[in-house]
Amino acid sequence: MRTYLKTLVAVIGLVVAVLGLLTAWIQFTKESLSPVPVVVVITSAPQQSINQLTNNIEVEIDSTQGWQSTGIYVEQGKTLILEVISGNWTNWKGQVPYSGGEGTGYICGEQVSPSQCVEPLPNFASDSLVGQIGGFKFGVGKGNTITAEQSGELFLRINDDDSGLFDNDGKLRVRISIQN
Ligand SMILES: [Ca+2]
Repeated sequence: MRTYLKTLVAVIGLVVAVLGLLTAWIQFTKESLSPVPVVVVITSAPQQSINQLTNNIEVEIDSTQGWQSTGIYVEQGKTLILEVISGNWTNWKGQVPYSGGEGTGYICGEQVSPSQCVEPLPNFASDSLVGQIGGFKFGVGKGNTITAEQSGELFLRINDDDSGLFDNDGKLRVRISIQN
């Protein structure tokens, strides 16, 4: 009988110890797997901080590329001034004249339902300069002042579909500044 009790106590002790180890391991695993906010901040860290934007920043945007990062992170509510300072481009080399970002007039969304258009912004000229911050898209043209409706990195491109970039030509130099 005493041997039986000893064995029982030993078994219970073993079970408790195993459960304890298991709990500790689960806790450790949870901590290892849970996302650390700091890491998220680091991976999405802007290349240039908002404070550096009081000075003008110039970037070159290629008509043969899709959304191009400017390396500029913009906070929601900030007002941006974008201006094409040099260069020209076309969305169809040999067929459509070059423009300086304002486009040459064709706006898909005015011809057919915007949902049928392939341009990132159907209601802006198909060969114009357009921008995006987060999911917020806007027309720039030759120049524009906009207020960021979302926070995020500023991207720019020609308002041409990705599948139509191959016949484009030219680049624009764009000056960007932020009103404090
Ligand atoms: Ca094209």
